[in-house]
Amino acid sequence: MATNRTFTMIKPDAVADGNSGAIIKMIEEAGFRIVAMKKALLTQTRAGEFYAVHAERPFYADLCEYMSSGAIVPMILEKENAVADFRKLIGATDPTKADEGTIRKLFAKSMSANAIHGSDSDENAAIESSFFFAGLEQF
Ligand code: YYY
Ligand code: MG
Repeated sequence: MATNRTFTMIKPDAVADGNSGAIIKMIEEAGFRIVAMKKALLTQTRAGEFYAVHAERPFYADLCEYMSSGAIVPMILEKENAVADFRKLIGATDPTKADEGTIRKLFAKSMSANAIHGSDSDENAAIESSFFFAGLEQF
């Protein structure tokens, strides 16, 4: 069953560059309501747990190092058809392939430093949300 919620995090490159505000503005203007939000720092171990599904991929070590290199801004978002619509708003993983007007087209620096995460299914949105949020801060 669709939950109408998705999970996102603004990644270290975008936070460090001062792009959090511009990205949050795009998210809200696209019709997403922020249910929960905070600033956090992942250790390499916690980054590895978050991306455990990619553990066997060649980019995994670099991904864990990058994702723990600076602050991130995790959020739970709500909107009808949230998971699919948010994937459209962020654009392709590889920013050179991202559509014009997407968050990654505007803010990503490279395939790894690609500005933002978006859950790929309702199931993963729920798992990823509970990775960062206990539930009490969700409005
Ligand atoms: O869901 P999405 O973030 O668009 O891509 P994934 O295939 O789930 O990969 C997660 C993350 O890993 C991606 O955002 C950047 C990084 N990555 C990479 O550095 N090199 C790749 N060839 C594929 C993914
Ligand atoms: Mg993914």
